[in-house]
Amino acid sequence: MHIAPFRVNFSDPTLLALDRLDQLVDQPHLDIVTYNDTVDESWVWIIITAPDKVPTSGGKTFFPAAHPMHLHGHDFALLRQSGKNFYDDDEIGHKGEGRNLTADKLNCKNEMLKCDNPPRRDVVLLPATGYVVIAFKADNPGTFTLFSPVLLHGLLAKSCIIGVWIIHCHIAFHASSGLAMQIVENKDRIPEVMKEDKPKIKEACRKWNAWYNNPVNHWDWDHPEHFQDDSGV
Ligand SMILES: [Cu+2]
Repeated sequence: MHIAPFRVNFSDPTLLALDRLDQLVDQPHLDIVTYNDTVDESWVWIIITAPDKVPTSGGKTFFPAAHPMHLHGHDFALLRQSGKNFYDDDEIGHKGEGRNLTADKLNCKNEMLKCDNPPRRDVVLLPATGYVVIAFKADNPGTFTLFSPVLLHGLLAKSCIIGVWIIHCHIAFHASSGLAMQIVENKDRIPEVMKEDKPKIKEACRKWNAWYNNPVNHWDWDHPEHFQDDSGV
């Protein structure tokens, strides 16, 4: 999703930065993709691909591995799960055309995509070197009720990333390595939805900042900068 580690800045959650997301576009550690969401509650399709070759740029080494990909905020429809490499798949992908993807094969007329009663999941295994095509209806700018099934992620997560949905590999160190991104949907509707909860969100973040800014609370006394030893996911 981006060749950089995934480090969450809990002191500046996306949910409280919605009006300055545009200013983040130039930051090298972030990839931000924006689609016009004026068609309310339209279906969003996401292709998640796994590399079949080992990129070496930047001195990083990857190895093929399957990834249990998990999306918050929605169940998604699983339209395709394949062990073929997306860019070598002439059924769905663009064999021989590299990454010059157009959407002409990504529609329900393509019988390789299961649009008729597709499996509904919140996790799907992305096969090593393969790909998945998932779809969700962009109808959830976020509520506490809908977020409650993932309380395992803790009160802080509940308070600070609600309404901004994370999609990530559920193997924690893969997420930490960068296999994670956030989805902001119905951005213009979020302020109204969270109007009542915003004071609570701000209060939770204020408490976090007060706690985090006190080095006594850091587990590694000699190296407090190492406090967050994973992504937080
Ligand atoms: Cu993984």
